[in-house]
Amino acid sequence: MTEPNDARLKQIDAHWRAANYLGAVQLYLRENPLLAEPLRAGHLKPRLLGHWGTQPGLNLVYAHLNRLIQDTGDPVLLIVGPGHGAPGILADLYLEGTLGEVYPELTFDLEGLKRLARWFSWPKGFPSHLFPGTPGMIHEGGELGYSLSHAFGAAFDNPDLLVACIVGDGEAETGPLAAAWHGTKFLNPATSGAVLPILHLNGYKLSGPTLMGRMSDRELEDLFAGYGWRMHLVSGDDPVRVHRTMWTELEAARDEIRDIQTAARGGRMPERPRWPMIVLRTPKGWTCPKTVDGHAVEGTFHAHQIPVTDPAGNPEHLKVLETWLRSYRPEELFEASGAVKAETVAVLPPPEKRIGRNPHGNGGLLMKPLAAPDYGGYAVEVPGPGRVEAEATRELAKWLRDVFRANDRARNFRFFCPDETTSNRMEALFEATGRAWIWPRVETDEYLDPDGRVMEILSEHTCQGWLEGYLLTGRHGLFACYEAFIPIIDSMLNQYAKWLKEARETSWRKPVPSLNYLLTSHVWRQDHNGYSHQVPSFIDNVANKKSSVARVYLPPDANCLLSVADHCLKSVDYVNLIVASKQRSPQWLDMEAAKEHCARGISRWDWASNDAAGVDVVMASAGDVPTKETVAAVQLLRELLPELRVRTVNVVDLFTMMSRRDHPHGLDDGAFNELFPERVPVIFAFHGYPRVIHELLHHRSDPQRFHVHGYREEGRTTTPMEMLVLNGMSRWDLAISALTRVTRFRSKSGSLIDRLENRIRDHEAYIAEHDEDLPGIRDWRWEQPAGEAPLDADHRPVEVR
Ligand SMILES: Cc1ncc(C[n+]2csc(CCOP(=O)(O)OP(=O)(O)O)c2C)c(N)n1
Ligand SMILES: [Mg+2]
Repeated sequence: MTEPNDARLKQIDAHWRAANYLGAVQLYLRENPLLAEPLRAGHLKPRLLGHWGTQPGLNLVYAHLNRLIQDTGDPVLLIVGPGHGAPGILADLYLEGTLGEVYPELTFDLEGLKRLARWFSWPKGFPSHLFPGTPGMIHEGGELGYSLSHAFGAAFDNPDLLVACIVGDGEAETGPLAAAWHGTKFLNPATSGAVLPILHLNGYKLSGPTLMGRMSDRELEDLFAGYGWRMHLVSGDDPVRVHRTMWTELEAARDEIRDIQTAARGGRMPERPRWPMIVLRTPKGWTCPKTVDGHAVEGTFHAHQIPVTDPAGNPEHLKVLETWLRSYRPEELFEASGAVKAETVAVLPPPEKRIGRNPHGNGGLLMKPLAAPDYGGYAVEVPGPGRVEAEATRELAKWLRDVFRANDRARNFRFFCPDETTSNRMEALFEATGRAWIWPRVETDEYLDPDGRVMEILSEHTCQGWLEGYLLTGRHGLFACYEAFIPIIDSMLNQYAKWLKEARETSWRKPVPSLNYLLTSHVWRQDHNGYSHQVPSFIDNVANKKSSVARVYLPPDANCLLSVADHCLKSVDYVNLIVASKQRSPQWLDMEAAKEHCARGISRWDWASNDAAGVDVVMASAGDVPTKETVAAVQLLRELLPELRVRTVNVVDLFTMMSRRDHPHGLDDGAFNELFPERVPVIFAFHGYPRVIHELLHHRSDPQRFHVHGYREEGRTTTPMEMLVLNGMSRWDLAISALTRVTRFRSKSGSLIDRLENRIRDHEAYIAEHDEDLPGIRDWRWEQPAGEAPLDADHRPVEVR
């Protein structure tokens, strides 16, 4: 334990003042960055943007972490929850030289200082928050709530890493942050790094007090003890005393972390590890003017954004601002040339240990490709289309189990799931690994393991945050979730997709593994649940994302799911959404055909088409249940009206539907119109809301040919077929839709439609009486037309055994 001494405390204070000064300068000045001249209105930015209130706290933490790293050599990744305090962090990164490494114009002279000041919140300059262009950072902190789960995600499987995580006290009121404190119960001190939360208790959020700010020290201590933390309090408004306490408490925290890790790594796993955390109780906006126009500012929410609001128009404000800025004594911290004085940065660690240089902050640098066995070895045998059934997720889990085994040494793959791994029929994973769990266990527990790699907590936010932190530090993962509840993290996905887009535009950021979702237990098969569990809207959200980032896959069977999952897990820098059912369902393609189908993303299924002499109607589908229904409708049409020339098309990669100019996966118009000839009706059975398909078709010619059936917010706890009937997507509805749109058989179609409507009525009557679907529905199988062998993708007959 290093004791504080006055000389080094002075160095810390100098660093802190310099960062506070430069933070304030970024809010206000475009000229005169060192106040060499008296401040004039002409030196000010025309628009005063940004946030002051959090900066002094962020800068205090930064200066003290620098001291800690200097003394210990510990690599520290910093996560800044209040990302709106960006000017402070940019100042810290500037002072340590890492900002200048990626923006060489930010030199250590007056010009460099002026640029730093000007660029902040300036068009084409730095944005108001941290962003992918900030070195050393993996967290933006624009939308509050995710800092702590990101921190845990980064710490998993990085045993040497210390992740310091600043949490705003307003941020701490969010649901995602509240759940994330429980990360202690999943973090194995033997094999993972440490998270040191620093709760920034400045007492206020944007315009009101914070709940935790008004809790007593004792109440906070009790609260955090229950979460698994030992609280270290650093409190006050006298910088000299606060620096000293911060030093000693940070040292104590670091020692406690080492004690836990040493014990666990020596084979003595603590039963309920109590990890240290710091509560930093200092005034909001600390060191800014105490009052402006007679109103209290320092220590209140009025310090949140711009403490002195009208320096350009009000001479009194200009004076207050100048006095405030000069209170940091910039002349002591910088040379007149603008160079930073040696004493100001004496607390910096050696260059390779600086926070902005931490390679975990640019995780692609550390990424190792995922090892994965050839998924072809996990193929479901498919002797002919629809001849066998399988549960797609159960098959996938066998391959994933072996992905875990293949990466056992690298320790760079985790599976995240809100308590549904068994419900999703993926128990095979537990043959390779357990559920992470550090807390006490009882005999009846199943698969709990301190070193488990299946991360189950009933908090979609925490799963998502952990995974993001894990990916951004260069590791791989998959998030499996009930389809209906993944929209809980819609907003997190929005933010992550923005991060990815900007990261891709940042030349020095290396690609990171893609964010992969597997949505199973989907809308069409909620036999145990019902209406609340029927929500396919996540597709809509992903479909709105930048085409450089988003991908959506709807594999129709297990072999296609294997192929898609392999592709997604090996990709980088995307958001990949896979929707696939866990239910027993018909298998259509053998592995060779599946590979080819998935590589194309969309294909005509010859074995279910009789379009050699032309096409009257295209029966298309995307999604496993819609595909089965479509194939069944094709069979019905064949029985009812053999002369009807039907083409069957299946879509795996949803964005093939888009025009090539809107999405790189879009089919070119020629190929698209070959599959879907213009003026030929397309009956499209879609997994989600029909509007999605209509929107994707925006730039296609003749979009009126598409008649989309999908989920229309009808549902119950009912039979699988009733779900389809309620939403107009049953085989009967699809066949009716086809007969209605094909004009060539007008004379016959009326009576055929009547027959189909009668079948719907029979179905209704049967389920009302028997609580299950008609036997012919339950046992339905695709029948290859008599005398017609199914054709493979190259139009060769497939031998039917
Ligand atoms: C989820 C979310 N809700 C609301 C906001 C708007 N907002 C920005 S800063 C802020 C107050 C933050 O308070 P706190 O976390 O205490 O930060 P600090 O006091 O350190 O500025 C709010 C409400 C946001 N950014 N994110
Ligand atoms: Mg606050």
